[in-house]
Amino acid sequence: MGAATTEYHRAPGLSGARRLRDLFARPGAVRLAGAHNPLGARLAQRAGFDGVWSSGLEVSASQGVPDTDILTMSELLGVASSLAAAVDVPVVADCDAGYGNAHNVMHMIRRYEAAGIAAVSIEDKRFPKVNSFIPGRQELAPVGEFCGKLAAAKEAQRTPDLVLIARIEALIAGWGMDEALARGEAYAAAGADAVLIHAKGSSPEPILDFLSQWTLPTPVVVVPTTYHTITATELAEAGAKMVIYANHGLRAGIAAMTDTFASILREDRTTGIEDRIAPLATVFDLQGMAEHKRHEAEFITSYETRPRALVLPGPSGELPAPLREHRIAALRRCGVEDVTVAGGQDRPSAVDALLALPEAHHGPTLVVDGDVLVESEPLRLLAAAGADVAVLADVSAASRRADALPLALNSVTQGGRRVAPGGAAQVVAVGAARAQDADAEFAGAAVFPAEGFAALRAAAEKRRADGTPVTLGELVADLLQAGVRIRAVEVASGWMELRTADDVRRATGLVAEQGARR
Ligand code: SPV
Ligand code: MG
Repeated sequence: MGAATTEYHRAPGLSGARRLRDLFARPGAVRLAGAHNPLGARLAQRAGFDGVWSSGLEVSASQGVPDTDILTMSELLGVASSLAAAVDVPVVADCDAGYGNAHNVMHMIRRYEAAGIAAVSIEDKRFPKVNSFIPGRQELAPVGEFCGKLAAAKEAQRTPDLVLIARIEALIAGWGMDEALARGEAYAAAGADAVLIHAKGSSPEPILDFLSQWTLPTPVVVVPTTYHTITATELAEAGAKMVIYANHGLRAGIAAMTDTFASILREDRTTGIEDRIAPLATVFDLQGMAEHKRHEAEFITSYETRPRALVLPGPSGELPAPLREHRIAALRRCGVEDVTVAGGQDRPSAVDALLALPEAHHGPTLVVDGDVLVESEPLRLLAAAGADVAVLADVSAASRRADALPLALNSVTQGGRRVAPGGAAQVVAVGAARAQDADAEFAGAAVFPAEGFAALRAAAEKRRADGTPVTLGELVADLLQAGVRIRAVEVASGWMELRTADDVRRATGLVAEQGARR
Protein backbone atom coordinates (compact mmCIF):
# COMPACT_ATOMS: atom_id res chain seq x y z
CA MET A 1 0.00 0.00 0.00
CA GLY A 2 1.37 3.44 -0.94
CA ALA A 3 2.71 5.91 1.56
CA ALA A 4 0.19 8.58 0.61
CA THR A 5 -2.39 9.16 3.28
CA THR A 6 -6.01 9.79 2.55
CA GLU A 7 -8.10 12.79 3.47
CA TYR A 8 -11.43 11.49 4.68
CA HIS A 9 -13.29 14.53 5.82
CA ARG A 10 -13.14 16.90 2.94
CA ALA A 11 -16.41 18.76 2.62
CA PRO A 12 -17.48 17.96 -0.89
CA GLY A 13 -19.50 20.69 -2.51
CA LEU A 14 -21.93 18.37 -4.28
CA SER A 15 -24.37 15.88 -2.76
CA GLY A 16 -23.72 12.18 -3.32
CA ALA A 17 -26.85 12.03 -5.45
CA ARG A 18 -25.62 14.86 -7.68
CA ARG A 19 -22.24 13.19 -8.07
CA LEU A 20 -23.92 9.92 -8.97
CA ARG A 21 -26.01 11.66 -11.63
CA ASP A 22 -22.81 13.22 -12.98
CA LEU A 23 -21.26 9.75 -13.15
CA PHE A 24 -24.29 8.49 -15.04
CA ALA A 25 -23.76 11.30 -17.57
CA ARG A 26 -20.21 10.14 -18.31
CA PRO A 27 -19.52 7.48 -20.95
CA GLY A 28 -18.80 3.92 -19.74
CA ALA A 29 -19.93 1.95 -16.73
CA VAL A 30 -20.14 3.30 -13.19
CA ARG A 31 -18.48 0.64 -11.03
CA LEU A 32 -19.48 0.04 -7.42
CA ALA A 33 -18.08 -2.29 -4.74
CA GLY A 34 -20.16 -3.67 -1.88
CA ALA A 35 -19.34 -2.83 1.72
CA HIS A 36 -20.82 -3.37 5.16
CA ASN A 37 -18.79 -0.88 7.13
CA PRO A 38 -16.90 2.38 6.58
CA LEU A 39 -13.55 0.58 6.45
CA GLY A 40 -14.73 -1.51 3.49
CA ALA A 41 -16.17 1.61 1.88
CA ARG A 42 -12.83 3.38 2.20
CA LEU A 43 -11.01 0.40 0.70
CA ALA A 44 -13.42 0.53 -2.25
CA GLN A 45 -12.87 4.26 -2.67
CA ARG A 46 -9.13 3.88 -2.32
CA ALA A 47 -9.09 1.11 -4.95
CA GLY A 48 -10.76 3.52 -7.36
CA PHE A 49 -14.40 2.43 -7.43
CA ASP A 50 -16.83 5.14 -8.48
CA GLY A 51 -19.17 4.39 -5.59
CA VAL A 52 -20.08 2.04 -2.77
CA TRP A 53 -22.98 -0.42 -2.60
CA SER A 54 -24.36 -0.73 0.92
CA SER A 55 -25.10 -4.41 0.52
CA GLY A 56 -27.96 -6.07 2.41
CA LEU A 57 -26.20 -9.39 2.07
CA GLU A 58 -22.92 -8.03 3.45
CA VAL A 59 -24.54 -6.17 6.33
CA SER A 60 -26.66 -9.22 7.28
CA ALA A 61 -23.66 -11.56 7.04
CA SER A 62 -21.55 -9.18 9.10
CA GLN A 63 -24.23 -9.42 11.79
CA GLY A 64 -24.33 -13.20 11.46
CA VAL A 65 -27.95 -13.33 10.23
CA PRO A 66 -29.50 -14.46 6.91
CA ASP A 67 -30.24 -11.88 4.22
CA THR A 68 -33.99 -12.35 4.58
CA ASP A 69 -35.21 -9.00 5.95
CA ILE A 70 -34.16 -10.01 9.45
CA LEU A 71 -32.40 -6.72 10.10
CA THR A 72 -34.62 -3.66 10.45
CA MET A 73 -34.55 -0.55 8.30
CA SER A 74 -32.86 1.37 11.12
CA GLU A 75 -30.03 -1.13 11.33
CA LEU A 76 -29.40 -1.06 7.58
CA LEU A 77 -29.77 2.72 7.46
CA GLY A 78 -27.25 3.04 10.29
CA VAL A 79 -24.66 1.19 8.23
CA ALA A 80 -25.49 2.99 4.96
CA SER A 81 -25.21 6.39 6.60
CA SER A 82 -21.89 5.43 8.21
CA LEU A 83 -20.57 4.54 4.75
CA ALA A 84 -21.79 7.85 3.33
CA ALA A 85 -20.07 9.70 6.17
CA ALA A 86 -16.79 7.89 5.56
CA VAL A 87 -16.25 8.33 1.84
CA ASP A 88 -16.49 11.02 -0.83
CA VAL A 89 -17.83 8.71 -3.53
CA PRO A 90 -21.61 8.20 -3.74
CA VAL A 91 -23.27 5.44 -1.72
CA VAL A 92 -26.04 3.37 -3.26
CA ALA A 93 -28.16 1.63 -0.64
CA ASP A 94 -29.68 -1.80 -1.07
CA CYS A 95 -33.07 -1.30 0.59
CA ASP A 96 -34.37 -4.82 -0.05
CA ALA A 97 -38.12 -4.75 -0.68
CA GLY A 98 -38.55 -1.34 0.94
CA TYR A 99 -39.16 -2.72 4.47
CA GLY A 100 -42.92 -3.10 4.02
CA ASN A 101 -45.52 -1.40 1.87
CA ALA A 102 -45.59 2.06 0.26
CA HIS A 103 -45.88 3.76 3.67
CA ASN A 104 -42.66 2.11 4.77
CA VAL A 105 -41.01 3.09 1.51
CA MET A 106 -41.93 6.75 1.98
CA HIS A 107 -40.48 6.77 5.49
CA MET A 108 -37.40 4.96 4.20
CA ILE A 109 -36.84 7.51 1.42
CA ARG A 110 -36.93 10.43 3.86
CA ARG A 111 -34.46 8.78 6.16
CA TYR A 112 -32.00 7.63 3.49
CA GLU A 113 -32.15 10.98 1.77
CA ALA A 114 -31.40 12.78 5.04
CA ALA A 115 -28.42 10.46 5.58
CA GLY A 116 -26.79 11.63 2.34
CA ILE A 117 -27.37 8.43 0.39
CA ALA A 118 -27.06 8.96 -3.37
CA ALA A 119 -29.43 6.22 -4.53
CA VAL A 120 -31.75 3.63 -3.04
CA SER A 121 -32.61 0.33 -4.65
CA ILE A 122 -35.83 -1.52 -3.88
CA GLU A 123 -36.66 -4.92 -5.32
CA ASP A 124 -40.01 -6.25 -6.53
CA LYS A 125 -40.14 -9.11 -4.03
CA ARG A 126 -42.77 -9.69 -1.38
CA PHE A 127 -41.76 -8.57 2.11
CA PRO A 128 -39.96 -10.31 3.77
CA LYS A 129 -37.65 -11.05 0.89
CA VAL A 130 -35.04 -13.81 0.56
CA ASN A 131 -31.57 -13.20 -0.90
CA SER A 132 -31.73 -13.79 -4.64
CA PHE A 133 -29.18 -16.61 -4.60
CA ILE A 134 -30.98 -18.75 -2.00
CA PRO A 135 -32.80 -21.61 -3.68
CA GLY A 136 -36.49 -21.96 -2.88
CA ARG A 137 -39.02 -19.25 -2.12
CA GLN A 138 -38.53 -16.18 -4.37
CA GLU A 139 -41.92 -14.46 -4.37
CA LEU A 140 -42.51 -11.52 -6.70
CA ALA A 141 -44.80 -8.68 -5.68
CA PRO A 142 -47.65 -7.80 -8.08
CA VAL A 143 -46.54 -5.15 -10.58
CA GLY A 144 -49.21 -2.69 -9.46
CA GLU A 145 -48.21 -2.98 -5.82
CA PHE A 146 -44.55 -2.39 -6.65
CA CYS A 147 -45.34 0.54 -8.96
CA GLY A 148 -47.26 2.03 -6.02
CA LYS A 149 -44.10 1.79 -3.91
CA LEU A 150 -42.05 3.48 -6.64
CA ALA A 151 -44.57 6.30 -7.06
CA ALA A 152 -44.69 6.72 -3.27
CA ALA A 153 -40.90 6.91 -3.19
CA LYS A 154 -40.86 9.71 -5.77
CA GLU A 155 -43.60 11.51 -3.86
CA ALA A 156 -41.62 11.28 -0.61
CA GLN A 157 -38.33 12.44 -2.11
CA ARG A 158 -37.42 16.00 -1.07
CA THR A 159 -34.35 16.65 -3.20
CA PRO A 160 -34.41 16.36 -6.99
CA ASP A 161 -31.23 14.30 -7.32
CA LEU A 162 -31.84 11.19 -5.19
CA VAL A 163 -31.75 8.23 -7.58
CA LEU A 164 -34.47 5.58 -7.27
CA ILE A 165 -33.42 2.17 -8.60
CA ALA A 166 -36.17 -0.39 -9.27
CA ARG A 167 -34.80 -3.90 -9.07
CA ILE A 168 -36.39 -6.54 -11.26
CA GLU A 169 -36.34 -10.06 -9.80
CA ALA A 170 -38.32 -11.77 -12.58
CA LEU A 171 -35.27 -13.71 -13.84
CA ILE A 172 -34.38 -14.72 -10.27
CA ALA A 173 -37.91 -15.99 -9.62
CA GLY A 174 -38.02 -17.84 -12.97
CA TRP A 175 -40.73 -15.73 -14.59
CA GLY A 176 -38.82 -15.19 -17.85
CA MET A 177 -37.48 -12.40 -20.00
CA ASP A 178 -40.81 -10.96 -21.20
CA GLU A 179 -41.96 -10.51 -17.62
CA ALA A 180 -38.61 -8.90 -16.75
CA LEU A 181 -38.85 -6.42 -19.62
CA ALA A 182 -42.52 -5.63 -18.98
CA ARG A 183 -41.79 -4.99 -15.32
CA GLY A 184 -38.83 -2.80 -16.17
CA GLU A 185 -40.96 -0.68 -18.47
CA ALA A 186 -43.75 -0.41 -15.87
CA TYR A 187 -41.23 0.64 -13.21
CA ALA A 188 -39.68 3.28 -15.46
CA ALA A 189 -43.18 4.62 -16.13
CA ALA A 190 -43.88 4.69 -12.38
CA GLY A 191 -40.89 6.99 -11.88
CA ALA A 192 -37.81 4.79 -11.37
CA ASP A 193 -34.63 6.64 -12.32
CA ALA A 194 -32.87 3.36 -13.13
CA VAL A 195 -33.73 -0.34 -13.28
CA LEU A 196 -31.58 -3.16 -11.91
CA ILE A 197 -31.90 -6.44 -13.73
CA HIS A 198 -30.72 -9.30 -11.55
CA ALA A 199 -29.83 -12.85 -12.59
CA LYS A 200 -28.30 -15.87 -10.87
CA GLY A 201 -26.91 -18.06 -13.66
CA SER A 202 -23.25 -18.46 -14.54
CA SER A 203 -23.81 -17.16 -18.09
CA PRO A 204 -24.19 -13.44 -18.83
CA GLU A 205 -26.54 -14.29 -21.73
CA PRO A 206 -29.85 -13.45 -20.01
CA ILE A 207 -28.46 -10.05 -18.96
CA LEU A 208 -27.06 -9.34 -22.44
CA ASP A 209 -30.46 -10.39 -23.83
CA PHE A 210 -32.26 -7.99 -21.50
CA LEU A 211 -29.87 -5.15 -22.39
CA SER A 212 -30.32 -5.74 -26.11
CA GLN A 213 -34.11 -5.54 -25.75
CA TRP A 214 -34.12 -2.54 -23.40
CA THR A 215 -35.10 0.48 -25.47
CA LEU A 216 -35.92 3.07 -22.82
CA PRO A 217 -33.44 5.80 -21.86
CA THR A 218 -33.71 4.68 -18.21
CA PRO A 219 -30.23 3.41 -17.22
CA VAL A 220 -29.76 -0.29 -16.41
CA VAL A 221 -27.82 -1.61 -13.42
CA VAL A 222 -26.32 -5.12 -13.32
CA VAL A 223 -24.79 -7.30 -10.59
CA PRO A 224 -22.40 -9.86 -12.14
CA THR A 225 -21.99 -12.03 -9.04
CA THR A 226 -22.57 -15.43 -10.65
CA TYR A 227 -21.89 -14.53 -14.30
CA HIS A 228 -18.48 -13.16 -13.42
CA THR A 229 -16.53 -13.90 -16.61
CA ILE A 230 -17.91 -10.87 -18.41
CA THR A 231 -16.04 -7.61 -17.91
CA ALA A 232 -17.55 -4.33 -16.83
CA THR A 233 -16.41 -2.86 -20.13
CA GLU A 234 -18.27 -5.57 -22.05
CA LEU A 235 -21.37 -4.98 -19.93
CA ALA A 236 -21.11 -1.25 -20.60
CA GLU A 237 -20.73 -1.90 -24.32
CA ALA A 238 -23.88 -4.00 -24.12
CA GLY A 239 -25.70 -1.04 -22.59
CA ALA A 240 -25.32 -1.42 -18.81
CA LYS A 241 -24.73 1.89 -17.01
CA MET A 242 -23.82 0.63 -13.56
CA VAL A 243 -21.99 -2.55 -12.55
CA ILE A 244 -22.11 -3.61 -8.90
CA TYR A 245 -19.52 -5.99 -7.40
CA ALA A 246 -21.85 -6.58 -4.51
CA ASN A 247 -20.12 -8.88 -2.05
CA HIS A 248 -16.52 -9.42 -3.10
CA GLY A 249 -15.01 -7.48 -0.21
CA LEU A 250 -16.95 -9.59 2.27
CA ARG A 251 -15.95 -12.83 0.60
CA ALA A 252 -12.29 -11.79 0.29
CA GLY A 253 -12.32 -10.93 3.99
CA ILE A 254 -13.84 -14.29 4.95
CA ALA A 255 -11.21 -16.18 2.92
CA ALA A 256 -8.30 -14.10 4.27
CA MET A 257 -9.42 -14.31 7.91
CA THR A 258 -10.08 -18.04 7.71
CA ASP A 259 -6.61 -18.60 6.29
CA THR A 260 -4.94 -16.28 8.80
CA PHE A 261 -6.65 -17.73 11.88
CA ALA A 262 -5.86 -21.30 10.80
CA SER A 263 -2.22 -20.37 10.16
CA ILE A 264 -1.79 -18.77 13.61
CA LEU A 265 -3.08 -21.86 15.41
CA ARG A 266 -1.15 -24.22 13.15
CA GLU A 267 2.18 -22.42 13.49
CA ASP A 268 1.64 -21.25 17.05
CA ARG A 269 2.77 -17.74 16.13
CA THR A 270 2.05 -15.05 13.55
CA THR A 271 5.43 -14.76 11.80
CA GLY A 272 4.28 -16.77 8.79
CA ILE A 273 1.37 -14.49 8.02
CA GLU A 274 2.92 -11.11 8.85
CA ASP A 275 3.70 -10.25 5.26
CA ARG A 276 0.20 -11.27 4.14
CA ILE A 277 -1.72 -9.09 6.59
CA ALA A 278 -2.01 -5.31 6.48
CA PRO A 279 0.54 -3.52 8.67
CA LEU A 280 -0.84 -1.44 11.53
CA ALA A 281 0.28 1.68 9.66
CA THR A 282 -2.28 0.86 6.99
CA VAL A 283 -4.97 0.44 9.63
CA PHE A 284 -4.13 3.85 11.12
CA ASP A 285 -4.10 5.40 7.68
CA LEU A 286 -7.54 3.98 6.88
CA GLN A 287 -8.80 5.40 10.16
CA GLY A 288 -7.65 8.86 9.05
CA MET A 289 -5.06 9.09 11.82
CA ALA A 290 -2.78 11.59 10.02
CA GLU A 291 -5.66 13.98 9.57
CA HIS A 292 -6.74 13.38 13.15
CA LYS A 293 -3.29 14.36 14.39
CA ARG A 294 -3.37 17.50 12.31
CA HIS A 295 -6.74 18.42 13.78
CA GLU A 296 -5.36 17.74 17.25
CA ALA A 297 -2.57 20.25 16.69
CA GLU A 298 -5.00 22.75 15.24
CA PHE A 299 -8.01 22.51 17.53
CA ILE A 300 -7.09 20.86 20.82
CA THR A 301 -5.22 22.42 23.71
CA SER A 302 -3.19 19.61 25.11
CA TYR A 303 -3.48 18.99 28.86
CA GLU A 304 0.27 18.99 28.82
CA THR A 305 0.51 22.56 27.56
CA ARG A 306 -2.18 24.08 29.75
CA PRO A 307 -0.97 26.63 32.29
CA ARG A 308 -0.57 25.71 35.95
CA ALA A 309 -0.08 27.91 38.99
CA LEU A 310 1.80 27.77 42.25
CA VAL A 311 0.87 30.06 45.10
CA LEU A 312 3.87 30.40 47.38
CA PRO A 313 3.52 30.36 51.17
CA GLY A 314 2.61 33.73 52.68
CA PRO A 315 4.45 35.36 55.58
CA SER A 316 1.69 35.08 58.12
CA GLY A 317 -0.22 31.82 58.65
CA GLU A 318 -3.38 30.79 56.81
CA LEU A 319 -5.35 33.44 54.96
CA PRO A 320 -9.06 33.90 55.71
CA ALA A 321 -11.19 31.58 53.52
CA PRO A 322 -12.69 34.38 51.35
CA LEU A 323 -9.20 35.51 50.33
CA ARG A 324 -8.06 31.95 49.61
CA GLU A 325 -11.16 31.37 47.49
CA HIS A 326 -10.80 34.72 45.72
CA ARG A 327 -7.25 33.90 44.75
CA ILE A 328 -8.14 30.48 43.33
CA ALA A 329 -11.17 31.94 41.51
CA ALA A 330 -8.97 34.64 39.90
CA LEU A 331 -6.62 31.96 38.59
CA ARG A 332 -9.50 29.79 37.35
CA ARG A 333 -11.05 32.76 35.55
CA CYS A 334 -7.94 33.18 33.45
CA GLY A 335 -7.92 29.52 32.48
CA VAL A 336 -5.62 27.98 35.10
CA GLU A 337 -7.22 24.84 36.48
CA ASP A 338 -4.16 23.22 37.98
CA VAL A 339 -3.46 25.34 41.07
CA THR A 340 -1.09 24.29 43.85
CA VAL A 341 -1.25 26.33 47.05
CA ALA A 342 1.88 25.77 49.11
CA GLY A 343 1.51 26.09 52.85
CA GLY A 344 -0.45 24.15 55.41
CA GLN A 345 1.07 22.58 58.50
CA ASP A 346 4.74 22.36 57.50
CA ARG A 347 4.92 25.83 55.84
CA PRO A 348 7.58 25.12 53.22
CA SER A 349 9.96 27.81 52.04
CA ALA A 350 9.45 29.34 48.59
CA VAL A 351 12.36 27.23 47.34
CA ASP A 352 10.91 23.98 48.75
CA ALA A 353 7.49 24.79 47.30
CA LEU A 354 9.00 25.45 43.87
CA LEU A 355 11.11 22.31 43.92
CA ALA A 356 8.13 20.21 45.03
CA LEU A 357 6.27 21.10 41.85
CA PRO A 358 6.50 18.37 39.14
CA GLU A 359 9.36 19.25 36.84
CA ALA A 360 7.90 17.78 33.64
CA HIS A 361 5.28 20.30 32.65
CA HIS A 362 5.13 21.50 29.08
CA GLY A 363 2.92 24.53 29.62
CA PRO A 364 3.62 27.77 31.46
CA THR A 365 3.81 27.91 35.26
CA LEU A 366 2.39 30.98 36.97
CA VAL A 367 4.00 31.64 40.32
CA VAL A 368 2.24 33.98 42.73
CA ASP A 369 3.76 35.21 45.98
CA GLY A 370 1.84 34.24 49.10
CA ASP A 371 1.88 37.83 50.29
CA VAL A 372 -0.09 39.29 47.41
CA LEU A 373 -3.61 38.93 46.08
CA VAL A 374 -3.71 39.36 42.29
CA GLU A 375 -6.91 39.86 40.34
CA SER A 376 -7.70 37.78 37.25
CA GLU A 377 -7.02 40.50 34.66
CA PRO A 378 -3.32 41.04 35.51
CA LEU A 379 -2.97 37.24 35.79
CA ARG A 380 -4.54 36.85 32.36
CA LEU A 381 -2.08 39.39 30.89
CA LEU A 382 0.76 37.54 32.54
CA ALA A 383 -0.40 34.12 31.32
CA ALA A 384 -0.70 35.57 27.81
CA ALA A 385 2.94 36.70 27.84
CA GLY A 386 3.60 33.66 25.67
CA ALA A 387 7.00 32.11 25.40
CA ASP A 388 8.78 34.60 27.67
CA VAL A 389 9.58 34.60 31.35
CA ALA A 390 7.50 37.56 32.49
CA VAL A 391 6.84 39.39 35.73
CA LEU A 392 3.96 41.56 36.76
CA ALA A 393 5.30 45.11 37.08
CA ASP A 394 3.23 47.85 38.72
CA VAL A 395 4.23 51.07 36.97
CA SER A 396 1.91 53.36 38.98
CA ALA A 397 3.84 55.83 41.12
CA ALA A 398 1.36 55.12 43.93
CA SER A 399 2.92 51.75 44.59
CA ARG A 400 6.44 52.95 45.49
CA ARG A 401 6.54 51.79 49.09
CA ALA A 402 9.54 51.23 51.29
CA ASP A 403 9.33 47.42 51.19
CA ALA A 404 8.64 47.26 47.46
CA LEU A 405 10.97 45.28 45.21
CA PRO A 406 11.96 47.86 42.56
CA LEU A 407 12.26 46.98 38.90
CA ALA A 408 14.10 48.95 36.24
CA LEU A 409 12.50 48.56 32.85
CA ASN A 410 13.55 49.52 29.34
CA SER A 411 10.19 51.23 28.81
CA VAL A 412 9.90 55.00 29.32
CA THR A 413 7.10 57.42 30.09
CA GLN A 414 6.19 59.59 27.13
CA GLY A 415 3.22 61.93 27.22
CA GLY A 416 1.92 60.16 30.30
CA ARG A 417 2.13 56.71 28.67
CA ARG A 418 4.77 54.05 28.95
CA VAL A 419 6.31 52.90 25.72
CA ALA A 420 8.84 50.17 25.19
CA PRO A 421 11.19 49.46 22.30
CA GLY A 422 9.65 46.65 20.25
CA GLY A 423 6.36 46.93 22.12
CA ALA A 424 7.20 44.55 24.99
CA ALA A 425 8.93 46.03 28.06
CA GLN A 426 11.94 44.17 29.44
CA VAL A 427 13.25 44.12 32.98
CA VAL A 428 16.78 45.50 33.05
CA ALA A 429 17.41 45.40 36.79
CA VAL A 430 15.78 43.95 39.90
CA GLY A 431 16.29 45.02 43.47
CA ALA A 432 17.69 47.78 45.54
CA ALA A 433 21.01 48.19 43.68
CA ARG A 434 19.43 50.63 41.26
CA ALA A 435 16.41 51.68 43.31
CA GLN A 436 16.92 55.23 42.10
CA ASP A 437 16.16 54.02 38.58
CA ALA A 438 13.05 52.09 39.59
CA ASP A 439 10.32 52.27 36.99
CA ALA A 440 8.03 49.81 38.64
CA GLU A 441 7.40 47.57 41.59
CA PHE A 442 7.36 43.77 41.36
CA ALA A 443 3.69 42.88 41.89
CA GLY A 444 4.36 39.41 43.25
CA ALA A 445 3.54 37.25 40.24
CA ALA A 446 5.57 35.82 37.38
CA VAL A 447 5.14 33.32 34.61
CA PHE A 448 7.65 30.76 33.41
CA PRO A 449 7.36 28.79 30.19
CA ALA A 450 8.81 25.25 30.36
CA GLU A 451 12.40 26.36 29.72
CA GLY A 452 12.11 29.35 32.02
CA PHE A 453 10.74 27.10 34.75
CA ALA A 454 13.77 24.83 34.39
CA ALA A 455 15.99 27.93 34.89
CA LEU A 456 13.92 28.93 37.93
CA ARG A 457 14.32 25.46 39.43
CA ALA A 458 18.05 25.64 38.84
CA ALA A 459 18.19 29.01 40.65
CA ALA A 460 16.10 27.58 43.51
CA GLU A 461 18.37 24.50 43.77
CA LYS A 462 21.39 26.80 44.02
CA ARG A 463 19.78 28.90 46.74
CA ARG A 464 18.85 25.74 48.67
CA ALA A 465 22.44 24.56 48.45
CA ASP A 466 23.59 27.98 49.74
CA GLY A 467 21.05 27.71 52.56
CA THR A 468 19.82 31.26 52.02
CA PRO A 469 16.09 31.94 52.33
CA VAL A 470 14.82 33.57 49.19
CA THR A 471 11.71 35.20 47.76
CA LEU A 472 10.24 34.93 44.29
CA GLY A 473 11.51 38.44 43.51
CA GLU A 474 15.05 37.42 44.45
CA LEU A 475 14.85 34.32 42.28
CA VAL A 476 13.74 36.52 39.39
CA ALA A 477 16.81 38.68 40.09
CA ASP A 478 18.96 35.53 39.97
CA LEU A 479 17.51 34.65 36.56
CA LEU A 480 18.17 38.11 35.22
CA GLN A 481 21.72 37.83 36.50
CA ALA A 482 22.02 34.49 34.73
CA GLY A 483 21.11 36.21 31.46
CA VAL A 484 17.45 35.11 31.18
CA ARG A 485 15.35 37.63 29.25
CA ILE A 486 12.54 38.83 31.49
CA ARG A 487 9.55 40.59 30.14
CA ALA A 488 7.58 43.10 32.21
CA VAL A 489 3.81 42.93 32.02
CA GLU A 490 2.99 46.49 33.02
CA VAL A 491 -0.07 47.14 35.15
CA ALA A 492 -1.19 50.02 37.31
CA SER A 493 -3.64 48.20 39.56
CA GLY A 494 -5.27 44.83 40.17
CA TRP A 495 -3.24 43.51 43.08
CA MET A 496 -3.00 43.97 46.81
CA GLU A 497 -0.40 43.28 49.48
CA LEU A 498 -1.10 40.75 52.22
CA ARG A 499 2.04 41.40 54.25
CA THR A 500 0.56 42.62 57.51
CA ALA A 501 -2.58 41.84 59.51
CA ASP A 502 -3.81 45.27 58.38
CA ASP A 503 -3.26 44.35 54.69
CA VAL A 504 -5.23 41.13 55.20
CA ARG A 505 -8.10 43.00 56.91
CA ARG A 506 -8.22 45.58 54.11
CA ALA A 507 -8.11 42.94 51.37
CA THR A 508 -10.85 40.90 53.09
CA GLY A 509 -13.03 44.00 53.17
CA LEU A 510 -12.41 44.74 49.47
CA VAL A 511 -13.12 41.18 48.43
CA ALA A 512 -16.36 41.20 50.44
CA GLU A 513 -17.33 44.48 48.77
CA GLN A 514 -16.61 43.05 45.30
CA GLY A 515 -18.72 40.00 46.16
CA ALA A 516 -21.60 42.20 47.28
CA ARG A 517 -21.43 44.24 44.05
CA ARG A 518 -21.63 41.12 41.84
C1 SPV B 1 -26.86 -7.52 -1.89
O1 SPV B 1 -25.66 -7.27 -2.00
O2 SPV B 1 -27.44 -7.62 -0.81
C2 SPV B 1 -27.65 -7.74 -3.08
C3 SPV B 1 -26.97 -8.20 -4.27
O3 SPV B 1 -28.83 -7.60 -3.02
S1 SPV B 1 -27.00 -9.89 -4.25
O4 SPV B 1 -26.69 -10.37 -2.97
O5 SPV B 1 -26.01 -10.23 -5.26
O6 SPV B 1 -28.35 -10.28 -4.64
MG1 MG C 1 -29.57 -7.39 -1.14
